[in-house]
Amino acid sequence: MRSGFVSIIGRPNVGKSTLLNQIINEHVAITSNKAGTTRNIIEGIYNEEDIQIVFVDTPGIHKPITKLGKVLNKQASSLTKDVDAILFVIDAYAGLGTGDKYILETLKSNDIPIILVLNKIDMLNEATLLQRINEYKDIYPFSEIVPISAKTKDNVAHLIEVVKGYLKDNVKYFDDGYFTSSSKYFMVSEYVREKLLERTEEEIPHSITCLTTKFEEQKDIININVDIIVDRDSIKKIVIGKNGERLKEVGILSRRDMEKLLGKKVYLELYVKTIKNWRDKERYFNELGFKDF
Ligand SMILES: Nc1nc2c(ncn2[C@@H]2O[C@H](COP(=O)(O)OP(=O)(O)OP(=O)(O)O)[C@@H](O)[C@H]2O)c(=O)[nH]1
Ligand SMILES: [Mg+2]
Repeated sequence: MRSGFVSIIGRPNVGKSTLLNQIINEHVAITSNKAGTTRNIIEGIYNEEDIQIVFVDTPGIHKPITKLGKVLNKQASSLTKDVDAILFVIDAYAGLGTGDKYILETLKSNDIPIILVLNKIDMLNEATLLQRINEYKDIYPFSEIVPISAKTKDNVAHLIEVVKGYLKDNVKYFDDGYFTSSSKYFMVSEYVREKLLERTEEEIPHSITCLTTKFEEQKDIININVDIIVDRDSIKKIVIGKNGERLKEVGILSRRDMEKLLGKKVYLELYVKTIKNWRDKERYFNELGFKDF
């Protein structure tokens, strides 16, 4: 038995969560084209006979503006210790920026092997890829360099093979059948947030949070309520949409994902509520639980 923890670190929007989902083959982390999608530590459990790897997805590291931003950075940085390896994911299309340098600077004091994962190679030609590899390999002594496309799954299997070489443990952390340590309450609320991220623009996604308030499992159906909490009444209007169209669409799409996850029919009710400045109130983003709500 070989096992270990591997964290996935990088700037916002580089494709960390997309990669986690592809490795695990399940919708464990939500993704979107907006920076700052992931707000929690998400564990995805990869199992093979005699191998277990816990991949830990993290919020993208950036310059924090709100209290929420600071908490997210802290969560992400805490995951650079006590792991067997770090996947440092970069957007090979965007290339090297100050954001990447900032993160590498914070990692320098570690002696944990760092694997450079150049993502989004579906968007560039070979010459540009080689150029990117050169840019990065000069600024940090990476243990490995692996180009991938999380979107098309190109070379993701090879990345898993590479990671296997760094596993230091020999215990099974999770029983067979588990693919995440997240609760289903959390996951269903995240699916709602994902659909909202896809359907709103600019700053709006950041002023939204979702919370499961009811999860009632019956024989043939699960009754789920999710609160959509927004900053301002004007955003509430946008979330609901003209004649309730947007909210309806979000409901249909997230219910579909929930039924896939839970393997049962779901009856979903969504409620939109305004709570001013929830992003600066710690109790609204207490990791995972949003406990005091
Ligand atoms: N073309 C292309 N797009 C990708 C690839 N991987 C991810 N994306 C897209 O990049 C965007 C960001 O993906 P996420 O997985 O949410 O990124 P993230 O790094 O988890 O972002 P944060 O959670 O905000 O830190 C989404 O629109 C993805 O579809 C890839 O290999 N190729
Ligand atoms: Mg993410």
